[in-house]
This record gives sequence, structure tokens and C-alpha cells, in this order.
Amino acid sequence: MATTRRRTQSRSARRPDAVAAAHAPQRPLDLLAALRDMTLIRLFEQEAERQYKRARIGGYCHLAIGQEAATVGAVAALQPQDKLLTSYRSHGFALARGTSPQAVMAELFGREDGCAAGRGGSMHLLDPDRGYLGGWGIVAGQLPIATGVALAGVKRGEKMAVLCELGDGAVNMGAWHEALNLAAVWRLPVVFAVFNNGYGMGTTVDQASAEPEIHKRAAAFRMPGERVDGQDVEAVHAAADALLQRAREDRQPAVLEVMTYRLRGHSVADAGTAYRTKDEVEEWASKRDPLALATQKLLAAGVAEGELDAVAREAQEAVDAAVAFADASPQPSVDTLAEFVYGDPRTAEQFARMAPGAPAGEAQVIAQLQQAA
Ligand SMILES: Cc1ncc(C[n+]2csc(CCOP(=O)(O)OP(=O)(O)O)c2C)c(N)n1
Repeated sequence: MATTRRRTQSRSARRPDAVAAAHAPQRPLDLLAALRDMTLIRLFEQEAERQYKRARIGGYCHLAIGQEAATVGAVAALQPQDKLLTSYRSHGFALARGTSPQAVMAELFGREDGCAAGRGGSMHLLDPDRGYLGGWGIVAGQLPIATGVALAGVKRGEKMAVLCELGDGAVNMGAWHEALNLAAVWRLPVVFAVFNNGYGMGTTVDQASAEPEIHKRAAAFRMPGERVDGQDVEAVHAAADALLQRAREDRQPAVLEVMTYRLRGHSVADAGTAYRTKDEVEEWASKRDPLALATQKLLAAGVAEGELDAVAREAQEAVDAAVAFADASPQPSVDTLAEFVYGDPRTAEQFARMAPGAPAGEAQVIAQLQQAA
């Protein structure tokens, strides 16, 4: 059946440049609403950075300050039935998809009211009700899962698409090849959005990739591949919208390379200065800041400055409320740590008994397991 589908595919379906032209955005982007989302994400992450440095947030914390247009533009192109999977740099995705700032901040704090019940932390945000099937901490780990989610959608006869975000570092993992190959062979409705911020930790794209123009790699899988300016929220939205429509309607998988930049280090623990110059960062901050670019466009379109001030004020209020909420949310108790990890509750129970301070020690649990075997 897959063969028949491939044969009946029109010639234009194989020409990447024809895709955007053939599909004008279904719903034009509301730029003011996009700026609201971007501002919330920026202020939220600045606050997360402060809270991390105060040790209120544990584990890892990867900020995407500078990448807000890429995130908001892509997520705004999703429809309610679509699914979203991302890498670990994921706070903005949850917020843009509609998860409350409270639930995201509580997750960063590791609290019960977090969107993953405090078990996931910054890298593993989750909101299945909104089709957000996770931030994933293993580089490229989300790709095969996204392809599987798209296959499940097809099997159920749903008219949906999957947006799978990944970093430029993920395109050299085996999972990239497996996931894109199967997506193409089975014609699955998944758009792989590569957020190319120039670096995988401290390694540049050129150092890691034989073909650094990542969208061109789509040709190896005979799927469309496009590159877009990731600092321009309208451009990202238009490109993502076209490819997602095409995924939903024609089951056409695609690669969208979104050119962006992270203004902070790889994680809060990385100063981000060892492998790039201050001038480079300054250049992006002063000339290519996505919030400033959207603000300029809105002012040019006649939106009053007062209205833009209100956007920043309201976002700050939401962030402050999120911190207060997270602070007041209870800590999960240690003996429930394995909940949601194992499908079998008995395994969770055994795990709980191994927790520090638990009445039964590891040796006893092992003995019980051996007896049961
Ligand atoms: C399989 C695997 N190898 C290594 C790591 C450690 N690691 C975490 S992030 C990262 C760099 C990924 O860079 P990229 O995909 O470009 O994403 P970005 O950080 O730029 O958003 C690495 C090597 C990991 N999490 N998973």
C-alpha cells in the first residue's frame, strides 16, 4: 500500500520549493498574540534562570532565550488534534501550547502540581491533554517516538500531524536516519523541525556535520526540506503551517530547518563563552532578537506603545504568580518517586522500598525477588 501511495505522489510533492507556494497559511498569525507568548516565554525563562541560581530548581535547566520566535511560530501552526514532541530545551513549547506557567514552574521546582507531577523536571515537561507528548532528554530520542505517534494517528484514521522539534546536534544520531526513513517509506504525517542554533553544546554545526545545511538532508529521504529565518515569527509560522497542512492532508513528512540562536549557554551551568565570542552573541542580541523584531513590526503597523507595555506587564505578573504557585506546591514524597516510571505497580512498590531511609533495604528486596522467581 505504501508503494502505491508513493507512485501516485505528484511530482510537485517531491519538490521542496513547491510546498510553501502551494499552501498559503490557513490561519494567518496574530502577531500581537505571538508577541504575548514570546514575552511570557522570555520572562519565564529569565525567572527560571534566577531560581536555578538560587537552587530552587534542581537537575538540568536548558534555556531557549533567543529562540522564542522559532518556538511560538511553529506551535501556532498546530491544530488542537496535532501532537508535539520536543528535545529537552522545552519550556517555551509547553507555554506556547497553552500549559499554564504555574504548572511549568512547579515542574521545574519538582513539585506535585507540576505538569509531569514533579517527576520530570525541566527536560521532561508533559501535557498530553494539549497533545504535548514530552520534552525528551536523550538527544534524538524523541524522533522515533514522534514517527510512531504519527503511525498511530494514521492507523486510527485521524487527520492529524506531528511536530517533532530537535536540535542540530540530533541530526547525526542514528535515530534521525531511522525515523526519517520510516516516516518517508510509510508516508507518515510528521514534520521534523530542526532548531539550528549553531551549536550542540560547544560543537559547531560545521564541526559535526558533513552537510551543515541540514534541510538539504531531507533529499536523502525524498521529502521536502526547507530553511527559514527562525528569528521571524511570521516566517516560521508560514513555513510550519504549510508543511503541517501538507502532512495532515497528504501524509507528507518534511524537514523544516529553523535558523535561530541561543543567547545563553547550553544550560544554566554553562557560561557559553568558551566556544564563541562575545561579539557574536552581542550581534544576535542587538540585531536579531525575535522579540525586538516583532515589536518593531507591530509599532510600524500602528500598535500603540501602551499596548506593548501592557504585554510585558501581564507576562511579568503571570511569571510572578507561577513562582508563588510553585513555591506553595508540595514536594512529592520519596516513596512515590517511582510512580509513573513502571507500568507494573508492584515494581514501583519494590523500588520504593529501596529508597534511602526506607524500612526494607536493597538486599531484602533482592532476596524477595529471587524467592518469587
Ligand atoms: C544520546 C545523548 N548523547 C549525549 C547527550 C548529552 N547532550 C545533551 S544536549 C547535547 C547537545 C545537543 O545539541 P543540539 O541537538 O544541537 O541541541 P541544542 O542544545 O542546540 O538545543 C548533548 C551532547 C544526550 N543527552 N543524549
